[in-house]
Amino acid sequence: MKKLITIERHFVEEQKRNPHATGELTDLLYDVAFAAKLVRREVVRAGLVDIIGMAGTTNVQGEEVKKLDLFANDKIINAIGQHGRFAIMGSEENEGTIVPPKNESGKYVLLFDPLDGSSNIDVNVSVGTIFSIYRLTGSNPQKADINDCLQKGMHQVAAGYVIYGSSVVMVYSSGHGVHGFTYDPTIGEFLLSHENITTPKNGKYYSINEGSLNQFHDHTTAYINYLKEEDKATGRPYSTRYIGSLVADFHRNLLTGGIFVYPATKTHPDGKLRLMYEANPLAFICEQAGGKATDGNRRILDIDPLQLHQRTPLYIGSEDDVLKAESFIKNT
Ligand code: AHM
Ligand code: MG
Repeated sequence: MKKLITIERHFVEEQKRNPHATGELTDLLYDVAFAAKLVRREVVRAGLVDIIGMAGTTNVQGEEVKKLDLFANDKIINAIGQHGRFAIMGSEENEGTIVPPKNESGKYVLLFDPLDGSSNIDVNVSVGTIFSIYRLTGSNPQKADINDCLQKGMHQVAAGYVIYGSSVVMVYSSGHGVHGFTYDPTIGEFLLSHENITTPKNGKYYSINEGSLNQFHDHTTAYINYLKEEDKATGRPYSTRYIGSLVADFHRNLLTGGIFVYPATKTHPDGKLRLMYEANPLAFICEQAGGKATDGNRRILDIDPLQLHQRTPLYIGSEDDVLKAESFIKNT
């Protein structure tokens, strides 16, 4: 039987491997894993909404029932913010930055999307939490501001996501490979299930919302048509897989190989997805696993952010597939 390694044990072992580690990052990641457990507890009860009350109503305990994404947002801010390890935070659900309940000794910045794909919850489709951790640019937590949040993705010290699916899995990287943990509800622990994830150099799946075809630029349409052609040598045609829940689409392609594309369109020149909350953390994971992430021209992690909620086109996944997609942008 395989040895059971809890997420806590794994973080401690990782810390021992780095002689300069102070243990702070271990604590931060553990806080994130703990917050994920709180969110999971609610997500798995989502189907009971008719029984326990719709968002905006009052439940049997006399508490107001919140939409799950707002609930997840509050839980993460409170669970993570109370330890004082983060000086400043940013969430896809909040317009501006968030000063955590305690931040006097915080040295880090947390950016997160509390429940991505939350429109899928009502139909029991997987959703996810995405997170990104940076060091504070200065040394005084009281002076932390939006500029601490607007760092290039390449400066992330750790990033990851939690997928609430057929099982709950947390995937993270602190720059030393990508590791995945599956939640065992019987013991309340995340257990190491995917050690050192590497993504295939090319895949067999492509994920894009083809319903927007009329809005696509010619190069996007040409690339999709290329993927549909028959050619045994290059493994075409590729199969379409699109859940419409980024974490779920990304996670599948990370493990099986393939490409996820949310392109610039004629009506949305910056695409839909957010640089700071979605593209950067997934790009960090993807590169750590040997894949590639670009906006079609530039490496995602090199983009200098100007706004917290900035959007970016996203091409992410197996290296050869992303390079091929880019060649269509250059040559069409
Ligand atoms: P959200 O942050 O409002 O949940 O939107 C992000 C989601 C992603 O999970 C998913 O990849 C994308 O929106 C799907 O968009 P579309 O319905 O346009 O294909
Ligand atoms: Mg989102």
